[in-house]
Amino acid sequence: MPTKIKLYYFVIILNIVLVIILFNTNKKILAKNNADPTNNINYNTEEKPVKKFNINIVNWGYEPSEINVKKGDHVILNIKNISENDHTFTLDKFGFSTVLLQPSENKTIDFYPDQTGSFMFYCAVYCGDGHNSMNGEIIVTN
Ligand SMILES: [Cu+2]
Repeated sequence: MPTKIKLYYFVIILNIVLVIILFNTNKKILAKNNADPTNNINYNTEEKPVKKFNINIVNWGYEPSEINVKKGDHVILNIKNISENDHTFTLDKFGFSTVLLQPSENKTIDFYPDQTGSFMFYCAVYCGDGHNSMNGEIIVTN
């Protein structure tokens, strides 16, 4: 192969390699710029302590009926209805209200309490003689 043609191929291959390197570098810079805000959000979310509770709904009450958390915690409630009646888990705070659970049904809710105090949760559907005693409280402290 004549030297000129060899040189021609060498320059073409060199250009292809350079284009690939530049393209990948650019992609990494773009990825870094795009990822920064998301990474910060994820980092902050992971910073918040997760408090998980399993709550059983029985006739007629919640077990446990008192939940203690700190303001800003990531609170996860696994609620299971182990009774033979329909009940709700109703909390008029923190962005959700009523979760209806049929017998044997379980649902998970999560929230970030943003204020301190004692917040009552209760059953919002008439479920029998003990309906009025169906309540508990979430106590949020600093
Ligand atoms: Cu009820």
